[in-house]
Amino acid sequence: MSTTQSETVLAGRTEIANAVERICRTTPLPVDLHTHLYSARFGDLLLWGFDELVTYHYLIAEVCRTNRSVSPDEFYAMSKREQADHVWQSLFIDESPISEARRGVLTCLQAYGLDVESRDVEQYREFFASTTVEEHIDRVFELANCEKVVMTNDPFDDQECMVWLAQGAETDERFLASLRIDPLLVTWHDAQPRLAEWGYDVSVDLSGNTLAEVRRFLMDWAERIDPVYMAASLGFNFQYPDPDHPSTAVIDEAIVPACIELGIPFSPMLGVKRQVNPTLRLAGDAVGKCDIGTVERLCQHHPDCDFLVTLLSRENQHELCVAARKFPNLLPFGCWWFLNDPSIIDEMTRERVELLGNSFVAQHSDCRVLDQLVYKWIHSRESLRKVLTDKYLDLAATGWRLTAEQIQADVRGLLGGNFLDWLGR
Ligand code: FIX
Ligand code: ZN
Repeated sequence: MSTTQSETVLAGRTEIANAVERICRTTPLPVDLHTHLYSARFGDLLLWGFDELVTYHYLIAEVCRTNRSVSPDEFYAMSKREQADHVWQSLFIDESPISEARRGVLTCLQAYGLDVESRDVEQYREFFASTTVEEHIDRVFELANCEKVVMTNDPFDDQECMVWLAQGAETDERFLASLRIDPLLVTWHDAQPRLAEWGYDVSVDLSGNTLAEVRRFLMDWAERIDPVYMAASLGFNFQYPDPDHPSTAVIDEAIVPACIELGIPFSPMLGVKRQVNPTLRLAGDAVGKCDIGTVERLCQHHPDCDFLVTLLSRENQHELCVAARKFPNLLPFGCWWFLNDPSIIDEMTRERVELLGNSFVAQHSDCRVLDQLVYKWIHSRESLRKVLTDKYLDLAATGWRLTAEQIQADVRGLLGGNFLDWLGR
């Protein structure tokens, strides 16, 4: 793309660094590709406020190891407020809150203009008590400079399902839907009776019309919620194809054909080691290195389907970049869960830029609490700034002329615009 008279040519290291900082910090976030947030109409499925922030499952794992005087069972027996007070005392007052999840809470409070130095929990609670969820959604999206988030929508969740059936499609344009279908691939034996109960002619042995009916189930839900992708969180040991498991036929005969017909990607999220410590409940999952061959074979067997992939293990990240170089229908995204830490985000983003240029999406938040949209993106924008400053200075050293407009376009893409362009939206 040649420079034109109207563009701002950047000359010198300082001007480049300042432009990258301004652009990374101020470019609107086109879409946060993976969250567990919900629009206001989903009621208490949308978590927000001080007590929810402080009892995020990342912090539950931390408090259970930091303060062993309270067992996980004793912790979960507490009220939400008691849990929050216990976490605050153990992880913020009794020791410096230097972990990423703890720092995030304080970044949030600071962004709201609250007095972090006061450590006045009641003041923080009063702030949230003084607002409504609708006002707070507006406030959070503005502070995060975020245009849209993708929800994780689960047709097997009874409470969420009732909202969709009663109220139809989402009306708050800031909230895009995704169709989350783990049970079809991970617990088919439990999913099959529920699909049968909903009127789909499915058998546990996949006989008869089963696979066509699973595809019909997916199409029915796609019509209901208009998802931008279908997703499933899969174990670190998930295999494709797997002749001994129903998941392969469900992918080949139902999920992939439905995604192709709908023009949306399938998003396998691989690497979870479920419930290594069940006493921690939602906080009890760990990580395992997956077989990148599973991703390669999905992309190879289904060249007409797009795959939006995030892997949980740090050890899989370089392989994922190489796989993406081989398959144009593979779009890596985000620094998922245990990877969402500055040191690892830095490593992942550098290798992605070096191997893929712009053709990836740098981050997703995985927010479970609305307020996290503020801190997770403040932190991630800073990580992106550091990487891109180095990369654009390296580029400028070749004599290549840089413009602010080009960097702006690059950053919007890395913040999620690349997905929307890839999707054709
Ligand atoms: O499967 C997922 O969507 C994971 O992100 C969650 O299960 C996980 O608990 C999480 O929220 C990680 O950040
Ligand atoms: Zn998630």
